[in-house]
Amino acid sequence: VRLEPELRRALALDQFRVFYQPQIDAMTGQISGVEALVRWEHPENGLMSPGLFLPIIEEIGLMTQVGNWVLEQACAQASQWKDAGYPPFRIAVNLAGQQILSHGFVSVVKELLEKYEIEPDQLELEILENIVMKHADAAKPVLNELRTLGVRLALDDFGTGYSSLCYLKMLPVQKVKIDQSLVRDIPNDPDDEAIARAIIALSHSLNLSVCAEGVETEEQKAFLRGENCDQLQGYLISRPIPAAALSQWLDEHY
Ligand code: G
Ligand code: G
Ligand code: MN
Ligand code: NA
Repeated sequence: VRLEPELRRALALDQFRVFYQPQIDAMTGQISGVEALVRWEHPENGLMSPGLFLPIIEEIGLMTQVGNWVLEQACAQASQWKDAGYPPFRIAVNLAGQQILSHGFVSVVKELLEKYEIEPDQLELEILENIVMKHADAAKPVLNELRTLGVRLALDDFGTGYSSLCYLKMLPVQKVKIDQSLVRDIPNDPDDEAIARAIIALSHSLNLSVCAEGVETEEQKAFLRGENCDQLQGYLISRPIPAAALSQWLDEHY
């Protein structure tokens, strides 16, 4: 893999960055949380998207190290926002399969919560159902232990791939994130509207909250609010931005 030596160096040279994208309460417009999203600040190419390098990170076995680094950055940042006097909002972090299955992962989470004095329910871990279900026997006990800690779990990219409604019942999640591919063509595609509406209604009937991703237009926002979607995330609200820019965004909006 061409990028492998560079990626190993990137970790040593501290070239990864964590950006944050706000999620707002659909009804009140108040911030409800932020999702941490990793980037690679490549010395020549500039900011690189995780879609380009995380698959290689996984392949070379560095995903747990990088993922746990993101988790620590996010906890440290949450603690800084708290010290700066911002009202507490949730911090969402994406988990990779390797990370969930890594030895001692629950202890890592527990120690970070203690080190940065984060309330467990302020942390939300986003999981992908295909990863979790592929290794269900090993992953489910870990998810249950995370729940016992009090951490929240969200099912990411719902409505894509092999997502199945029965996973909603089988996995100990509190939130569903509607994949952006289902939001993109609202309001032009009545099928996507029907699917989004059904996901929201089903999630609510299972007592799960729903966050719509990829919200880019006022029309999408209005539709999702009308369907009682709980939270909205997308470029309409803000792109993923560095922590300092997010602090400024908070100052301007609240
Ligand atoms: O931010 P962007 O849209 O480029 O992210 C692309 C993909 O990378 C998304 O699927 C997102 O979930 C994933 N991703 C971003 N940051 C992390 C991370 O810290 N850990 C894991 N496992 N995935 C991440
Ligand atoms: O897989 P996951 O849902 O974690 O990834 C979120 C990805 O979606 C990130 O890469 C983020 O940059 C991207 N994203 C966030 N909001 C929008 C949006 O409104 N439109 C598009 N096209 N992408 C978005
Ligand atoms: Mn996500
Ligand atoms: Na997603």
